[in-house]
Amino acid sequence: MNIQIIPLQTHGDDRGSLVALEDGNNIPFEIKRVYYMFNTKDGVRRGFHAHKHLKQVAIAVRGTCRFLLDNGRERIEVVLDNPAQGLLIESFMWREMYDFSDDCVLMVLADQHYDESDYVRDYEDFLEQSK
Ligand code: T46
Repeated sequence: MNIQIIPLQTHGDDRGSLVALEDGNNIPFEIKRVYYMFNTKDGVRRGFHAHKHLKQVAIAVRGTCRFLLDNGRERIEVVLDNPAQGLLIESFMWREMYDFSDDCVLMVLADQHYDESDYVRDYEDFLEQSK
């Protein structure tokens, strides 16, 4: 499975660091929505779904977490621990997120507005539809 980690250029100087996100530049789609999760409780596992169409880029802007990505044939674990790296999550990819550090802020850029009908929440349905 081809997992794409997008390197995000860091503009650093003696004041600190800054990363800019621009669609068509370092983000490979038009950004229609941004959300972020934080204060994730110990031991929590999130996700457990795929998307029919949605593409996203996930960035741990603070702290660390892990992603399990599953395309129905292979499963890969990715550690997000760098605010200068974005994980591209294509459509029809089952995802689970876990091992959030206490300070983790996981930001996600999405190419569509929120739409519950785009979610595939049943793993067997996902396997069937990803054939
Ligand atoms: C994904 C992974 C990485 C909204 O109202 N608007 C939104 O844009 C989102 C993302 C969520 N919500 C509501 C729906 C639920 O009542 O927020 C609540 C928590 O969402 P959910 O249980 O879907 O969160 P996760 O962490 O399981 O999944 C989220 C995204 O939903 C999903 O698209 O790929 O993060």
